Amino acid sequence: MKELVKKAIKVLESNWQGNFTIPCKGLYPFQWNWDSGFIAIGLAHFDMTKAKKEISTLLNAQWGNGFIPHIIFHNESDTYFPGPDYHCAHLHPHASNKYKSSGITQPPVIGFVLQELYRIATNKSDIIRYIEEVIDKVYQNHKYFYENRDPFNEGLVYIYHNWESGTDNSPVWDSIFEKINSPEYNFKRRDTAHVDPEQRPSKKEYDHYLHILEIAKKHHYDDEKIAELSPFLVQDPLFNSMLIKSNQSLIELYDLIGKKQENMAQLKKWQEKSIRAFNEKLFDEELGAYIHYDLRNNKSIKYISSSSFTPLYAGIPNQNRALKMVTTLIEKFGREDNYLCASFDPTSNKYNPVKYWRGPIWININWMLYKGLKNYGFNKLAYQVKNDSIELVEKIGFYEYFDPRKELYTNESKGLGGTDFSWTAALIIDLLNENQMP
Ligand code: 9WN
Repeated sequence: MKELVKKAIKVLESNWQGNFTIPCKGLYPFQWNWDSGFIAIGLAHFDMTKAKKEISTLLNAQWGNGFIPHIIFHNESDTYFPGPDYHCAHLHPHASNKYKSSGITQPPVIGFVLQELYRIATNKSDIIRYIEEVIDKVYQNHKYFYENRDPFNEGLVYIYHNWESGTDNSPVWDSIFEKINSPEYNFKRRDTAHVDPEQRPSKKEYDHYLHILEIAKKHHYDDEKIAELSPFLVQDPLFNSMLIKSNQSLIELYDLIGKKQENMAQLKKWQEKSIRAFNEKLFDEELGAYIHYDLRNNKSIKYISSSSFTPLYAGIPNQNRALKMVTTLIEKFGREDNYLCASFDPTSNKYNPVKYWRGPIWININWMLYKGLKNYGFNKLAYQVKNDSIELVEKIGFYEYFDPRKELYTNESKGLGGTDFSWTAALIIDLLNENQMP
């Protein structure tokens, strides 16, 4: 196990750029928002200075309205598309004039990441000082979401692009894209030069991704216009779980530092409303899990994905509902010959065990599932998720994603997507470190 930690540290060190970490050489050569959050958790175990730097670098690129972009283009690289010249974030009046970035965001993990750093830190007074320095920025980010991404004041925020979800080509988006008449764009993809196209989204899907961006750009990334016009407008259980989990962390951290009682009071109001709305609107009794809501077309999207279970990590369901979710998880995802946890329902005909977010296992989701299941007392299943994650990485390496089918794994097996992927390394360090605790 010590060897695996050493290897993971090596991955993180080789992806470190001096003030942030790239997710993966070649494939993702810039700073990504939620990646940085997960990466900081791994860094915190062996170099807290770097962990703090990772988060500060991301927060430095925050816009004047509290928005934090999904990619920050600190450096030049022509190995990724779409780059800064395509995204044109400067079209928005509050965009950072210091950093080039995208104009879309990603799941808001930084609130709970700060609390993780506090948990891991040995020097508590140092980390408290750091939290005092940055916590208001994270609060401003949550304020941005509640004030700009919740047009009906429901307590649930929307995403307007699949790249904002972090689960880019999930079958959950298929019905939305089927309705959109996207033009065929002429562009040079870079991802398929690094990874087998079988494991990446299709050209048609990329056309949709660009088309939604074009609409946002045309309106200078104006949130009101986007809410009115974007053909993609979704309340995502993963995204909202991250916001709710981070709300809770911010409440507890404000309490810890004993400052800004008014921010804490506001967070508590948001939190109560969000949890209620989440439980009322996003749970599907028949499917026994939380699902996405298509706000543009006013209907639930009736598919179960690994996102459906992330509310466990945010403490959203009551114990009864959590039990229902676990039953669903075991029934649909828990075949003995599969590792846990596929990113999409393996019993569905849309399941594809090698294609990105349409089936493969992702370690960041497993990390959340492990923690969530454990918090509700489902220890056996929790440890199965944790042990499966470690076993996969130990067998074949720090890949971006993994085929769930156990029979495929031999000594020559390869994983899927990018190699030496940062959050896989970072979260494995966190999972293994727990083993050494009393
Ligand atoms: C688009 C960086 C990111 C992750 C996402 C993952 C993938 C990008 C892409 O890589 O998305 O943001 O180009 O496919 O889906 O979750 O943050 O690792």
